[in-house]
Amino acid sequence: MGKLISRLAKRFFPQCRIKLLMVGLDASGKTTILYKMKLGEIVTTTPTIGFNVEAVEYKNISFCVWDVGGQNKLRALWRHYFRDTHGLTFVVDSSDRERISEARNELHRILSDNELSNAALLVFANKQDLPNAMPAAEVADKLELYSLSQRHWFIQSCSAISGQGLYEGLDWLSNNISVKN
Ligand SMILES: Nc1nc2c(ncn2[C@@H]2O[C@H](COP(=O)(O)OP(=O)(O)O)[C@@H](O)[C@H]2O)c(=O)[nH]1
Ligand SMILES: [Mg+2]
Repeated sequence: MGKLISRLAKRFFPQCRIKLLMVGLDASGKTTILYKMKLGEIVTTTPTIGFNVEAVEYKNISFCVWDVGGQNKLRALWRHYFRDTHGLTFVVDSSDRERISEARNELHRILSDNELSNAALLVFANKQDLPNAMPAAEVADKLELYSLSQRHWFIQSCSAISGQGLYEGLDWLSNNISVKN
């Protein structure tokens, strides 16, 4: 995983900062994925009114992670983090059929933000190790990914516990983000 991220860092001029965000409903597996990537020290901050942002800086790449959903009042705050985002990763608990429609709503709401209009979208259909997990094609369908026009997106099934699929997803992201400045 480290090698892939190094390649991503080198692909662009070192003076170009690459900003990646990872969001999803709580308990979808974001924190587990972040730790599995082993990029370095993860700093958790709570900006102003209570939502946690986990952040890692690695070479010229910054990763920011937080929970979305059920927090209408905080949406205005998240927008601050969206600015100049190159890649968005949306993590889904593929075994959580009850909240898949909530995940869909949050995803589409986030994507409607102008600040993210150029960001490539990687969806991690996580927790594939669980026996009742929906396959990636079903997750894509339920998230209505096929309705996204103009958006460069990719769905990858994965397990944050075993690490399976994480590399493939990040590889796609590293090949599909464009840095203009
Ligand atoms: N079985 C399984 N459990 C997972 C997986 N990824 C995360 N979890 C578990 O799901 C729970 C929530 O994970 P966490 O990373 O804290 O989710 P977050 O709220 O999105 O940051 C934890 O108990 C994790 O161990 C996975 O791929 N498979
Ligand atoms: Mg977390």
